[in-house]
Amino acid sequence: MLGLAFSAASMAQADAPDANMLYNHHCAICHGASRLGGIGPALLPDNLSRLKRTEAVEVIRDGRIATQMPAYDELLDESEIAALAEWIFETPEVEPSWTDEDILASHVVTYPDGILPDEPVFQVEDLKNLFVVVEIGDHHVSLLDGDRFERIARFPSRYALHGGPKYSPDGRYVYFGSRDGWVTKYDIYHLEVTAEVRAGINMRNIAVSADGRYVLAGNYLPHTLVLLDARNLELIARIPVEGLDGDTSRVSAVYAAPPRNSFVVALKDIPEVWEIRWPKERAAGDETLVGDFSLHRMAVPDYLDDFFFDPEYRYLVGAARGGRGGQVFDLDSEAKVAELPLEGMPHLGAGITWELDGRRVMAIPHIDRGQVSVFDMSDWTLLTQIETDGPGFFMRSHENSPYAWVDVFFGPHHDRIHVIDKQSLEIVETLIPEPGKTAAHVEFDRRGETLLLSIWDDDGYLLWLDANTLEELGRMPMNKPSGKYNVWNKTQYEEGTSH
Ligand code: DHE
Repeated sequence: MLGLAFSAASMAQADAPDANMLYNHHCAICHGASRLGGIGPALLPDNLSRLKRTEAVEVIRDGRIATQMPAYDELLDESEIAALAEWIFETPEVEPSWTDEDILASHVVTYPDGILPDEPVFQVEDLKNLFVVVEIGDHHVSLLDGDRFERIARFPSRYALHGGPKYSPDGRYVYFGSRDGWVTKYDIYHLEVTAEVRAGINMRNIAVSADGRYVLAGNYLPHTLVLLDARNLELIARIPVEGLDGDTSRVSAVYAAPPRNSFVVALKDIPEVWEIRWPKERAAGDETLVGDFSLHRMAVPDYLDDFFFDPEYRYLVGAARGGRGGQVFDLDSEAKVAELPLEGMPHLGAGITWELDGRRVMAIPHIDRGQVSVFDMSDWTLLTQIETDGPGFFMRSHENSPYAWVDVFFGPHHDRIHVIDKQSLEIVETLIPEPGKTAAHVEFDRRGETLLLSIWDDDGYLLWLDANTLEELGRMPMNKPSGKYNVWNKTQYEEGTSH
């Protein structure tokens, strides 16, 4: 037996499967000859960073339910599957590019803007109390009626949506961004995708201007921003991200800053913050013009990432690289105004604010330690650090709710979720809705009376709770539900939700 095993292993070594050839034969037709994606997602190391290698083997062998990815267990043997799964994590020899021509070629408009009637094809009490729920388990999105807690539609999304979907100001349309660079516009009233375009190869997120006219996408790969017309997602400009010193940079994230009529851009590799004003006002002294848009570059004392904004969008709080704390940057005076004792990895994007004793406070969870830091925003002093049962990721509240919710996503107790009293700044309840399964990401209905909580599992569900008594009101099975987004809360920039 031993001898046989030995000789089989040696033969396998000699005849090691040619992964490149296997890829061209079986995968390229859907995932693209250069691994940039096609019907299937891009198979490049950065795009696959959310996928474990063992999962890659399983997907190739067993396929993906509810997608066009078939099972290859009958066509490929174990060693071939293993070789392919290894190979897709290797950096390609030539860095892939994504040009204007690629963007234009990817653009599809199924229903041109204005062609579909204004009347919704379904009836609900309140169109502003709808929720969009992203189900990352099988890459789908559900649309829910927030009054009756019923599903109106469920439709396939692009592979690996990331960041919050963004609504048009009237709440009729929702825009999604995928890690593979796809921007999708969906007409909620007609339950149809109306337009799509691929803005990059590895995208971070998208933002929609407060006037609803523009969409901005930020990419890791290539180092670009892509500005789109929100009506049909036509390309307006592809903006190379190059710093004052000539270095190019990945985009960490893009944000809309409604009171400033601008987009604000966080950059990963250069110590600058960019602001792009949409063509309503143009600030004096802007050095670069992008069509009618003005691009304003601000040098910052450090590499700043993961932004939180005060409600007026004057101050930006960013995390300094290497866990060296948080910095408050005044977008008007373009100066650092405070340093925050935020060592490690604060998750500023998940921060929320509320009124406490007549002043505004900001609370943020930390990705690498079990605490929530609470600051007085009038002078940026640290009020307290609330100890939690582990590192968290998302925080949520609502103006009408006495509670703030924070998960402990990354810790061993990820099945717990804390309820914090916004006045005493103490944890008053810790729920364990489903032992062993991650409980994360809360979103309130528009009135702040009820809330949705994800049981973040392939065999997961949404929980529907009374926001005051914390009593369970219902549940709905879902495939790894992640973020949930209420139309009213998002379009009104409600203080307890992400923007
Ligand atoms: Fe996210 C939002 C960055 C990993 C799920 N995430 C955001 C935003 C940023 C960000 C900057 C705000 C943009 C927006 O909403 O438009 N996320 C990062 C990272 O840098 C990080 C740590 C590493 C990475 O590889 O990107 C990261 N994020 C994750 C995940 O692992 C999560 C849990 C699962 C996933 O889908 O990838 C995840 N991120 C989310 C979600 C939001 C988000 C659900 C929107 C939250 C909201 O309530 O608005």
